[in-house]
Amino acid sequence: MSRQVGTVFKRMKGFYYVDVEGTIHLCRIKGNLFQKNLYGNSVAVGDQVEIDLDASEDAGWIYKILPRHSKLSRPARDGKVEQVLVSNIESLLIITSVKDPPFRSGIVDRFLITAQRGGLKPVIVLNKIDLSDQQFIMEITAPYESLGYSVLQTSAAEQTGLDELKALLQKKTSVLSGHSGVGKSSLLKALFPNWEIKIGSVSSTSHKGKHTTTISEMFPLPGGGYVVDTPGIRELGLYQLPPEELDQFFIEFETVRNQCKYKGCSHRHEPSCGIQDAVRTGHITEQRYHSYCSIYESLLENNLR
Ligand SMILES: Nc1nc2c(ncn2[C@@H]2O[C@H](COP(=O)(O)OP(=O)(O)OP(=O)(O)O)[C@@H](O)[C@H]2O)c(=O)[nH]1
Ligand SMILES: [Mg+2]
Ligand SMILES: [Zn+2]
Repeated sequence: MSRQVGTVFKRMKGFYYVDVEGTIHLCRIKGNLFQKNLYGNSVAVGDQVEIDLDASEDAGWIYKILPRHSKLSRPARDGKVEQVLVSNIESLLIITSVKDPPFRSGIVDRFLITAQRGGLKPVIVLNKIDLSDQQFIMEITAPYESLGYSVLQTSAAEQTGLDELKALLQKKTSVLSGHSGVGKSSLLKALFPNWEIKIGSVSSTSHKGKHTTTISEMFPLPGGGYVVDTPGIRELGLYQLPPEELDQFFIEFETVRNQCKYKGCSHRHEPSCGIQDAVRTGHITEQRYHSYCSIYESLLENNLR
């Protein structure tokens, strides 16, 4: 047996594909190392792992995960454990579409929080701009740009914004995440036509994607770096975030957060609240404030369970 360190780039049917300096080993998890994490992915794509190789050297066992320096994660099905979707990435590309499926700011706000908590640099990508006019696109992008977030407009169908997207990916490790059908796989396929990537369709009645990509997979980029395509997510919970800490993750709250009269103000119905005042004067948008309140409510519900 020989021991080696490699990177998990795919997980399928209980097997983890581990890359050790260009050689691929099919590995399983040793014993009951991760027994407590029943619903979470104990080993995630992007993880650096120590493996034991069989005599054949094709297959092996994962017996240790090296410390992660960043992660994209959410609560697992039972809400009690963390499910790490992808680890050790620098950049999170939050893929959205103007239409089919419709743009939802709520999920973007949840991704921005998740990025900050996981140590990832977020970039918002607005895809399918061929399906709308500039006025509508501006209404979506302007609020985020004015907060200092990078927003990239793309169309995989008309090959718009692809050079900028390629430049963003270069020499870094990035993950594309978002609802099903927004065009994550289409964008990668448009950039790298010879990659083996399946593209789905969007239901003409529900305007939702059909969950075409079913596993996360990491691809090496031609000029160095990696990119991970992921399955579309239905919702993005925030793992163990106490509601009273939520206001720290809305950057525009920063300057007015200390102007509330009451200590521990939830900024929802208390009088003399700096945040609610800032909404009234237009310094905080109704959209973001609404998002804050709705996430706050969902965090309260989580805590009651
Ligand atoms: N009009 C238009 N359609 C697009 C664009 N990008 C993707 N699509 C279409 O959107 C549908 C879904 O694309 P996918 O790339 O499979 O979406 P995905 O985000 O990978 O979806 P999942 O794998 O299910 O999470 C396909 O029919 C694509 O042809 C675009 O820029 N414009
Ligand atoms: Mg896909
Ligand atoms: Zn307040």
